[in-house]
Amino acid sequence: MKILVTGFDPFGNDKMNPAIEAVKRLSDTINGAEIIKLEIPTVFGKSAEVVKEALLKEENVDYILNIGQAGGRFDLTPERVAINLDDARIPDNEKNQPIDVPIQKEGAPAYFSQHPVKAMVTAMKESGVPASVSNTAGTFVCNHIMYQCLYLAHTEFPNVKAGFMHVPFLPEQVLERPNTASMSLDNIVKGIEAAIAAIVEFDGQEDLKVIGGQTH
Ligand code: PCA
Repeated sequence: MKILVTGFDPFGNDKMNPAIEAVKRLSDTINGAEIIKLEIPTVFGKSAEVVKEALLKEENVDYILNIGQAGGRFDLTPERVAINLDDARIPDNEKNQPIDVPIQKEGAPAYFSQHPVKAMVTAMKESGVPASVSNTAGTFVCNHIMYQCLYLAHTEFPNVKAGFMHVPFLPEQVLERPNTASMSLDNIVKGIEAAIAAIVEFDGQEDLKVIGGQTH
């Protein structure tokens, strides 16, 4: 099995992004699966082109897992759904700032993750790392790449299953951000590796039916 794991480069006022820092440190093999690591730009459109190129170059990718930073969250959060809309609160790394623009004119209004998000959360918690299912990836480049990868999986690459996970700030990023959650790089890496092991384990099976919803 081959899993393409992407991490975004730093954006906004941050000099680092825990997503790419963690992706660089992942083991090359997890639960028997080959891990392909890819840095992608925090740029609408271009990020998806880079992923598509990698899918064409790396034959037989089974899963794509995109990783992005969600500053302020305290745990690792596989995303359940991506919506067909860009609505940027800040410019991306090439100064694009789309407001209320559909990502794919012919695409579905939303796509659900194709990953076993409940099993991933369970595995991460069992490894000692806080995790929960998130029901919104926002409307910036992370939602964009999740939607674009799911669109590719539903159109040109039917053998690929796509999904996304947000990770918290690193401790170095919150030194001047009082009362803001962070997580060590070691724990982020441990959690992502546990989540990937669950993806491999649940390949071809239904996700776990365990409580993981939210009341609001
Ligand atoms: N996080 C941003 C984009 C890049 C990243 O790592 C987001 O959540 O949209």
